[in-house]
Amino acid sequence: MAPNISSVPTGVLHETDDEVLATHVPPQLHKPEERKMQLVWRNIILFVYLHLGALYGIYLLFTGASIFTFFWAMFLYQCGGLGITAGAHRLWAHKSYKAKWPLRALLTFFNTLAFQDAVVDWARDHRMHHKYSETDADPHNAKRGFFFAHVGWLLCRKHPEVKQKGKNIDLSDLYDDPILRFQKKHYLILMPLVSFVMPTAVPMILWNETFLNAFMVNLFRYTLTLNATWLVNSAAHIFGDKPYDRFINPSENISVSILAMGEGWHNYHHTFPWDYKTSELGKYTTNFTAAFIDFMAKIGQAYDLKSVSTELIRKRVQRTGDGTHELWGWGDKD
Ligand code: ST9
Ligand code: ZN
Ligand code: ZN
Repeated sequence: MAPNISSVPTGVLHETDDEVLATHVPPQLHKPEERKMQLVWRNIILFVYLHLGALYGIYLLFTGASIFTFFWAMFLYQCGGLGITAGAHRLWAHKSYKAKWPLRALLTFFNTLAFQDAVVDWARDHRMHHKYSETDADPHNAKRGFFFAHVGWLLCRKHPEVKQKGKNIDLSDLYDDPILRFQKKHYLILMPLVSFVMPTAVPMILWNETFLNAFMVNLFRYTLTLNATWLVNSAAHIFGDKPYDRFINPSENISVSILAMGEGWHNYHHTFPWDYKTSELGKYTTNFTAAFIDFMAKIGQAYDLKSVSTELIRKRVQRTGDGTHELWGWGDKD
């Protein structure tokens, strides 16, 4: 059987397509029948329960839960979201800016609220996602379809290439941070307290919400954050324009950006992954995370913000863009 060329790494790792073919044809591609997907039934059951619980939470919001419980859930959605976007993603996985310890502690707290596993594990998978994008070594390889990239990858064992190539990913910067070491070490205690007990207890204590309403609406909050995050891996790798690089699949997706606090500008992000804004603009409309980081920089908590010059963007747009850059009216930054 011919090797599946589309699942070998491209771009940053190699100079030419010939080199790619010569060096990176994973052996298992020759014998696909030998690899069976190993489903993880514990995760399948838990995610089905979670999504049913979230639907019940929505039902309760319409049939008796306090409006304050709704606002509380939306507030936590934003906080947990920042723990992923400003924290795990832009600060830790990409090092696109630096943060003083109070901000790192706050973002670690927010990140634990989002319950997407410890930052060091999240960042390890995400560095793989960029380095080996859309190959077998990408944990949520979007070439395996929308469902796999969205949630399927969390319902089965990882492809052996992820574990094999992942051994070479440098995480020393993350393990050097005592706050991240603390989160990783105590994750199984911290996560239930911060992501479930605290969000349920506050409405019960402060405005006499029932346990059922508070708990189920929090499940809705958690599920919403998860799906907003997962859409970046699925929808934003499939649907949208490619103004910066038409040779990759990640795309500019405004709906995902709105839901995911600025993370749907994914063609830009995969082209310039070191930019703390993860986009050219939209800072105060579809990129709340960039506005948050700017504010943190103003009060001295964030510094060394990395970005991309307009000139470099312009050259890249001309060289590899799909011609849609002008259509979006980009150029007048807000
Ligand atoms: C969740 C994460 O939902 C979502 C991440 C999405 C990322 C999106 C990125 C997009 C950009 C940012 C957008 C943000 C938008 C935010 C919007 C907010 C409004 N390298 O993993 P295991 C090795 S989590 C190297 O168990 P299995 C390693 O030795 C949801 N090595 O693999 C490891 O041992 P250790 C809640 C690696 O057994 C060992 O393998 N969490 C790598 O195949 C075992 O690792 C869950 O539901 C690597 N990359 O199991 C848990 N990976 O760790 C879900 C693994 O000790 N996860 N190794 O070093 C699991 O249950 C399992 O991981 C599994 C795979 C079943 C999926
Ligand atoms: Zn990224
Ligand atoms: Zn991506």
